Amino acid sequence: MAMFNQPNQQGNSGQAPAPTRIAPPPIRPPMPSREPEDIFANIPSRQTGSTGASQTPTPPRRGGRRIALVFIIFIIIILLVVGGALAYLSFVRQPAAPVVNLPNINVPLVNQNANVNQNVNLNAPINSNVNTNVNQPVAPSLGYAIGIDSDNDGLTNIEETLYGTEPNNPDTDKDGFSDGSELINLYDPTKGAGALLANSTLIKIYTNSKFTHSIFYPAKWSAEANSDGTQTVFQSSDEENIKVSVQNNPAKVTLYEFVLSKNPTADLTQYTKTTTKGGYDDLVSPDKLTHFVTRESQIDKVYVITYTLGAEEVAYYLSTLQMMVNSFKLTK
Ligand SMILES: [Ca+2]
Ligand SMILES: [Ca+2]
Ligand SMILES: [Ca+2]
Repeated sequence: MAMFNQPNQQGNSGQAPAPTRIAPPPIRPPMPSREPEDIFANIPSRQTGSTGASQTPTPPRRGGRRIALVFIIFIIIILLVVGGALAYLSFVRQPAAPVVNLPNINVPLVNQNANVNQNVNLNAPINSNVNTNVNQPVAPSLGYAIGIDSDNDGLTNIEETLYGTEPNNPDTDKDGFSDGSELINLYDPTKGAGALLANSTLIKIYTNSKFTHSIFYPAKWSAEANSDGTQTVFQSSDEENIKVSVQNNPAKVTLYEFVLSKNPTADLTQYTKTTTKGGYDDLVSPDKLTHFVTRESQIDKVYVITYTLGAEEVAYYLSTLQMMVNSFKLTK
């Protein structure tokens, strides 16, 4: 068509002006039919390219949520396992509580140790050993020492030698009676049961015909009377001796009064009244070294039997003294 002919671009001033070009009406795009709304229109694309208008929206990641959920469940399981383990361990350690009480049990043990220490302190056997070593116990009330008696049978070792008994055997003849007990009761400690000392060779019998009495004395000792027979000395092999003195009691006073007449300052409460094995009255001095012997029917005479110690003042013959006192007899 002519209207679409191209004008002459080089101009031609002699020609009529070209008609104005009428712009065609805008073509409106046809209205789209109702389409589903794009719910991802507002979700920005993760891609940063400039051609986003031509890209399709990224669908939501459901697999990631599952992984997160599994991961959370896994963490919870781990926490439960760890918590259970800790609870179990704490429960297992519970018994340790009573073990903590053990120190309380040890407390009395400590006290027992203290008792042991007390026992250690009681190691006084050393003291008893000292006493054993002394062996010559001093009797304060007596004022002198007593000879060693190793077997504690009443006879000192010196007396054991004197009578031929065993110093380390308390019952030499094995009759059930100790050596010392047999001697002071006038039995032979070296023979069997019932053997009398009077029939043995261990002693001799001294008889005073003038003052009508008799008394045993060790066979190894000597006996010597004075000229008038009022005193007889029985001498041991050393300084010690036992003597019998016949003293008159014309007033026939009691033995206590007799002692006071001889020793006005005597404390009679310290004297001991007893009876000899022969049945005579016997008043014993406080130091047990002097016996005042008499018989009520013959109280005009008092027989004073005295044990005199040696210079060392150790009594070795106290049982011998008792044997002699018990053997004393009036022959008339
Ligand atoms: Ca003895
Ligand atoms: Ca003995
Ligand atoms: Ca015996």
